[in-house]
Amino acid sequence: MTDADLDGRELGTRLHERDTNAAAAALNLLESRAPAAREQARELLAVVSSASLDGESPAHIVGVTGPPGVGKSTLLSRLIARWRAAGRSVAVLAVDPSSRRSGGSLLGDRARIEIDPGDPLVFVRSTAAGARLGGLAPATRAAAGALAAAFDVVVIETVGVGQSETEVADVADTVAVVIQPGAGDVLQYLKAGIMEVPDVLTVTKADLGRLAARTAADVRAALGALGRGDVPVLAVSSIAPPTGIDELVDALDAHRASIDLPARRLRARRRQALADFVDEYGERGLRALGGRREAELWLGDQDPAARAPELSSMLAERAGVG
Ligand SMILES: Nc1nc2c(ncn2[C@@H]2O[C@H](COP(=O)(O)OP(=O)(O)OP(=O)(O)O)[C@@H](O)[C@H]2O)c(=O)[nH]1
Ligand SMILES: [Mg+2]
Repeated sequence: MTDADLDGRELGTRLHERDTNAAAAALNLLESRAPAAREQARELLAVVSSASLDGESPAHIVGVTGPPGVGKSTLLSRLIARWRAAGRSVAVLAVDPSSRRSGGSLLGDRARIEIDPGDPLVFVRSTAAGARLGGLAPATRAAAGALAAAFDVVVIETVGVGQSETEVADVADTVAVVIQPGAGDVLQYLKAGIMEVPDVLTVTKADLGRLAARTAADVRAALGALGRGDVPVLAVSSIAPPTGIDELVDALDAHRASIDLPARRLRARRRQALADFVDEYGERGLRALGGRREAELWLGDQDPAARAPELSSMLAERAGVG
């Protein structure tokens, strides 16, 4: 990293001014563990906070999550093309599971997200996963918030392995859960209690025909039985000729338009603060707060303008570990 890369305030200001070329250096800074970089990262995050932006960033933060190899990255290639055709800038944080065993296409046919390398309004970065299986690293959460100041759409792609999907739901405005044709996935997801997570459910590989249609019908029935019949279920194919992509874009937009965005972002900041705290002080820290539920209740009483790093420090103080 050069010295210029370390100026958090400058990088934050550039993102604030929607300079997408600042994205790479900003992420380098947010991911750096060096003490000087940590301080600069705080400066950066202060400049792109909702308080500095005078309200929530207008970006749409989209979580795309699902089991290994279902076609998330291939689908994102198609979504990015649509978003760009509509004139929207797009940043993608693709979370790499830390171990190949825990995720990733086991058959080694993992696709890369295809983008036009000459297009400055598309940014794709692979980031490391968090400590827990399928979890989000604090840097990824912070990066999503920072990129939301500069880009129209910010996507977080995670390999979902069960409960971990809830972490992306804590960060994203809209979560698209992606599954592929085959009944096994549906049952597995039901068992994991994951049906609480999707705002939009997508069945990929619709080109496989009847099996995809049957899976979509099964998922619709399962969601209906859980009282979540309002969740749109869409079948898409990401290989030529792609189908269902426009409908998915519309469903994502419709969800974004339907939510109370400030409330969802506020909840996200509080969850982020708690996740950062747990990342640093572990379960022991959580116990010192009287448990997760207690910590959440306490966070719920704090100033809505408080940023995640401040809230995290306040939790540490409260737990007597800060
Ligand atoms: N037939 C068909 N194959 C697809 C489709 N989308 C993706 N695939 C294939 O499925 C495999 C996995 O696709 P990826 O996009 O890498 O899936 P992923 O969910 O991102 O995988 P991980 O990131 O490793 O979890 C690749 O061989 C793709 O070519 C589709 O719509 N139809
Ligand atoms: Mg992928």
